[in-house]
Amino acid sequence: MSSTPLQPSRRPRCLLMAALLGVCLSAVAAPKTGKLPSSAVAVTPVAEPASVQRLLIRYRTGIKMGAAASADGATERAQAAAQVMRSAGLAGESRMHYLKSVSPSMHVATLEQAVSAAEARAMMQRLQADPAVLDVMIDQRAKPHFVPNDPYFTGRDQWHLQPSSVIPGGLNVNDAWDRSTGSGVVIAILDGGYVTHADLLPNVLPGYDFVSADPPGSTPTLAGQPFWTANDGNDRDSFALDPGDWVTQAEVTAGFCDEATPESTWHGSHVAGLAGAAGNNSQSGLGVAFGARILPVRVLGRCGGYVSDILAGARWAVGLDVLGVPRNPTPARILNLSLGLPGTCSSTIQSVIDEVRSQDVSIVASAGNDGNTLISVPANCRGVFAVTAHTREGDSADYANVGSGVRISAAGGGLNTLLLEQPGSPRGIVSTGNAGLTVPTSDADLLLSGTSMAAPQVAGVLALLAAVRPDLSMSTLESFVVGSARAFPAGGYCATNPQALPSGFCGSGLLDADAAMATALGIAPSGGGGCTAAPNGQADLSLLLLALAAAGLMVWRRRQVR
Ligand SMILES: [Ca+2]
Ligand SMILES: [Ca+2]
Ligand SMILES: [Ca+2]
Repeated sequence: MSSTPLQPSRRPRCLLMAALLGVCLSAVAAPKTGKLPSSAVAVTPVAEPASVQRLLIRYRTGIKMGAAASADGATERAQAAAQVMRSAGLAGESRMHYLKSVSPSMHVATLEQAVSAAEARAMMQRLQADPAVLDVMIDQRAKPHFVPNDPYFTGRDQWHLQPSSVIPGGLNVNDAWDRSTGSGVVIAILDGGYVTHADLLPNVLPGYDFVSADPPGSTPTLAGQPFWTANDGNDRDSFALDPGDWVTQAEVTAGFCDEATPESTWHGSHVAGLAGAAGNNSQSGLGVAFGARILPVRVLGRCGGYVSDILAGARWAVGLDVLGVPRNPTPARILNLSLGLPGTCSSTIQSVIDEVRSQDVSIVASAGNDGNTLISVPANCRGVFAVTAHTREGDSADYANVGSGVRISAAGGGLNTLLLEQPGSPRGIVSTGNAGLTVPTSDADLLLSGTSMAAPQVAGVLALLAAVRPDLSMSTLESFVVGSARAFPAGGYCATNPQALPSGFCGSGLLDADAAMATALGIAPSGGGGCTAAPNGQADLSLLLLALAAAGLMVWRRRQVR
């Protein structure tokens, strides 16, 4: 067991600047690449109602609306009712009544009791026996094509959530939100805790703080400061708030940590917000599963956190007992670990992963930001859903680790490995944070990039699926997410590096929430929108890169094992 502190997978932050993003970049149609794997579970298509109680009848001739019509239209309604009852009589249907009208020639009939779709179809055929009837349809419910009103979403600052037709690296989640917001699902965020951001608090459950005291005398300088890592003045406790994780150069010099972080990152809050910040509340942005609950499990303090605290936190998160800690009353179905350390997955760590997974839980972990082909612990543990990161253009982010065991890529922001960056800002990912440079002060939304930002979007999509398919195991839902990924863009690292294909170093493709939802519900995906995924000029660049690769001239930027 390593005693090396685990580090959050993160990049330097900056405060969000208002930025207008580009819209559709070309009029060339691009095929939708989301696909239904053969493992898709067939369920009743949503387009076919389970029961029918209302029919919409269109007649060849309408009721005359005379100038002398009564003010409340009682005469006309009586005529319409008589027309409907005549049709019902011809159809031999005694349980049918007139409800109301759409137009003088179109009326709604209602049944005393709901019937099956098959019965309704037979009834509709009988109604056609009335020569006055032009056609009949089932009067179904339409659902709103929900678009949240959160300004960072509507303004496309949260580019990572946009349709792939607008942002090639976007999550494509609008249709999935028509089906699910993750309601009833708990996502544990094993990270640095949370801040009291107004867009985070509505969805945050009481969590727990597992950052334990520093070992007495572990270094001479730490001897007098047992809670330097925890930074909240005590050992494990029930307050998972993030007190800040800044590390000064003086503390590095004194041997407290190997790396200075002069400003607190608010990493845990950013990650939590990406998975489940409050949505459709006209405020800030929103999380992928904005109807889910976030369970903050604080396992990182200053200079990261110890494997032992992370493993204890993971066990607690799913409802397993940890000595000295009250049992978690709200066990999580999904764990997100946007953190890691180099090396192989030890048997000690693997044993806890196996124990947690046995609770039918998904463990999502970021692959790391070293820009190499070795993915971190715990992402490389068996049964952990490892996530690499891509950019706005859908190319592998230059910092993102790829490698054997990666399941999928999600948006993490930053710079491309191979493709040219297209105009539009920001390149980082917007989520909840704090304005404080060291200790928390006021709410702020921050831009961060990294595989840390990619993983919670996978956790969010899994929560969307778990909410609508509680009958399926998390492993099955994971396979839907993997199987419904979009293809990596031509010319990008993952589409051209031979090691990346098929389903190799980069996983199966770009995370696609709508396609994953369609798979989970057994329905056809509705597509990513009306304009192209390929910006102008990118095709030419792709051809050039492919030609270079074919000629063996391609130098893979920052991708060699080191
Ligand atoms: Ca504490
Ligand atoms: Ca605490
Ligand atoms: Ca919001």
